[in-house]
Amino acid sequence: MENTGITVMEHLLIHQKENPLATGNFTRLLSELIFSAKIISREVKKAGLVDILGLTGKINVQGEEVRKLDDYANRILIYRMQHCGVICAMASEENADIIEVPDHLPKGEYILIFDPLDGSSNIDVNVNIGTIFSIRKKKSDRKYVTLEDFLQKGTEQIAAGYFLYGPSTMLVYTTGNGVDGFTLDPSVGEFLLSHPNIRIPETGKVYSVNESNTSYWDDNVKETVNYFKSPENERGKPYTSRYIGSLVADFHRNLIYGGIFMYPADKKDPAKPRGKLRLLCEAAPLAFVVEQAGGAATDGKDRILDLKPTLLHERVPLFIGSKKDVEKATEIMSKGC
Ligand code: AHM
Ligand code: MG
Repeated sequence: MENTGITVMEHLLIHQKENPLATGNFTRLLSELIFSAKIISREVKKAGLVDILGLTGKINVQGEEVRKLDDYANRILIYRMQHCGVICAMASEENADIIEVPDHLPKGEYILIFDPLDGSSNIDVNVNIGTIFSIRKKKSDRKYVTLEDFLQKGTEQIAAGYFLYGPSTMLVYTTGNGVDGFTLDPSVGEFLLSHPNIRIPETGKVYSVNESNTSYWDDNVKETVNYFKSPENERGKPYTSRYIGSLVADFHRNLIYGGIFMYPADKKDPAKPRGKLRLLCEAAPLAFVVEQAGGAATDGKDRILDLKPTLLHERVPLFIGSKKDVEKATEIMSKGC
């Protein structure tokens, strides 16, 4: 018989059996998340065909315009995950506050944090976008979740990963035991294991940064970026520049080929002195993935996974990718401290 590959559900169940204490609740959570992503993927794929492109006219908590697909993905995730019975609360990049599971629905101990559609400025031009997720457990034994339950270090994550809506739809995730990638076979509607045990090359050939921000950078940021462009770097030739503007897509390329993604702090907006990307729903989940694949992630000084958030929507500078490249960037960045 033809080898049709292992499905993500088979993969999950095999790992569930390896843990005698497993209740099946995590598998339930992930299975609902996967179903939600399939619905989002379906809508993304027909985005050019229906009146779903463009802006909703609303402004989100980050002060950004909300695109229709952003809003759709957010609503699907909130609705479906609220009904899955194993989570108690969520936080979304698009919502100012914690989203609790209403009392009339069954609840569990898990907390889900997500960016429903990362890279949304690319939606209208048919460029890869994605959903980033982080799964944690409620810390307190109080009946209701509090902000403290969300403000955990990245090291407390139970699982994290992303769905990438590109030429094919992929799921890449970790539960702290390596990183696996699955590709959606649209003919059967299943994610199949396509990239087992992903390892990021120790050094890459690519640097990804929005260089239009150069004039707003401190000197140590300029020096860091110049290192990767210089023929006198340790590689002996300049790295290639690649910048999509979708974190999840830039991250995924560098995860497979090796390289470094940087979104340093800049002085463009004095109200956002800590960079653009969000610690809880972007940096921490991708840091968990990259470390599990053998890479690294820092804020230019400290390990992302060790940062303790103080706000739900805290922003953080991000240097993430191949271990040696991130170490080099962190070394140069730290000189100015
Ligand atoms: P989003 O989650 O609202 O899409 O914003 C985050 C995105 C990242 O995907 C991407 O890396 C970054 O913003 C691009 O920002 P810039 O346009 O400033 O380069
Ligand atoms: Mg995002």
